[in-house]
Amino acid sequence: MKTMNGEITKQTVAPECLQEHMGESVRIHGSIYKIRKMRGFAFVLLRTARQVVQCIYSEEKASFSLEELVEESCVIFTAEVVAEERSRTGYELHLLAVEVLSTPHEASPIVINNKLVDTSLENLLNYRPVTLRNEKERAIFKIQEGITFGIRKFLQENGFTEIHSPKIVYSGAEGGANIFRIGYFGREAYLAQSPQFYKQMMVGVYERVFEIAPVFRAEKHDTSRHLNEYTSVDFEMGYIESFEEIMQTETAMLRAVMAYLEEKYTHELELLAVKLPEVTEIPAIRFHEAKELVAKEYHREIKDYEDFEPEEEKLLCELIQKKTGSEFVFVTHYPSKKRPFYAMESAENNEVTESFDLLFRGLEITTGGQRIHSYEEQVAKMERLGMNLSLFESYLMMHKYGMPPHGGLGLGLERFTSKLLGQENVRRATLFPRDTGRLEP
Ligand code: AMO
Repeated sequence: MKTMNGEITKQTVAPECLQEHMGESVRIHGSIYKIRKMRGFAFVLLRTARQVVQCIYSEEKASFSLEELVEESCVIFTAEVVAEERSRTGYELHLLAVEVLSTPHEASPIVINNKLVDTSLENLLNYRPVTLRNEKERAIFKIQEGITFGIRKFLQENGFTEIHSPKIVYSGAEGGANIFRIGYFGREAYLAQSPQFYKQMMVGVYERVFEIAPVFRAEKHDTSRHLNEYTSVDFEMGYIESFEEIMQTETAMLRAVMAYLEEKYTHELELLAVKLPEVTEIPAIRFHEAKELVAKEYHREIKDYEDFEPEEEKLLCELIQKKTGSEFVFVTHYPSKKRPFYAMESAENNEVTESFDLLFRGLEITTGGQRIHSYEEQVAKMERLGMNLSLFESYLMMHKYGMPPHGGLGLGLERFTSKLLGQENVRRATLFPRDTGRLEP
């Protein structure tokens, strides 16, 4: 009988280690990204897991014909590693032999191996399995990986426990009409709009928790900011002294994420020419003051005293950046009417909540705040709002049996990624977006 001892030995080298093999002959696997024929030789770009490696084909050195190479075929090359200053990596591979592992059935209808995939957003998304192979397209999601790694690292180092809560739920956490109903063995259930209830419950268990997972919103409108499924980065912490502690934690988290990207993702940041924002201090402004400031500075009439229009978010960010240099701004004390039932109201004025949004480059990327932890207070508020308490018995169990003061936040990963990378549509930063018209790929 065969046994697996966990040892992984490969016949091919890891592209990151090529530098160590200068002057030697190596075997390397990858996909043929692009073939550019020149006079007397050809550039063959090999797409490996993270890098595109420049290879040189010449009849004198190679034991095979250039015709054997087809773009998007998967190969193992035997090649010599040669120093080359003009190559982005400082070396190139001189091809000696090839082993073709597979060839494509047909050529991609979309050209994917130019600097940019020059097509409409619709096509870009329709052909996602191939368009993502473009060097710059895939860099977006490598950076997104870096964001979640950076967040995880920061939260774990700060005493947060990672949890995984259910996505099929009994009642909606965020209210509103944007909830997906599903059949559940003869009963009605919903797709989770957020892990709100569960992360709060888990504060009673671990004190500090976080989750990075999909959530579902039945948004009926196609906008550049809304998805029907997105990845929510949630954290929740107990024993807070005020909701400002959550904003402080988010500031520190963002600072750590930028440092992490700077350290580990330079390749992709350079490819996409990304300028990371500085996160030193993030200004905080009260909601009503922000509304008035934007109205005054831009001579606008305030139409809605309880919410921001998208244009106002843009203008506020522009203004704050001009005044303070910060590309982030916290807006605090949102009106109670616009916040969910679990939001804690301010002691001095129950018309506003101990809550905040974080805006970045013109867009809301986070909502957070302190929650009601007292059972009596929570029940009273739900009754005042005319809610059916019987639907929330399991949620209220934690309040009934005791909870510390606590709060947390939810950050939209795709919104954050798209703004970080300077993209106008959140779909660009979503691997396989789900919107009103899109269920595939
Ligand atoms: P909220 O509903 O504001 O708050 O959502 C939190 C963050 O999630 C992102 N977001 C979206 N991203 C893409 N498409 C959507 N349809 C969409 N809706 C929201 C935004 C937003 O700031 N439970 C609270 C969070 C908390 O208080 O802990 C909540 O879900 O970036």
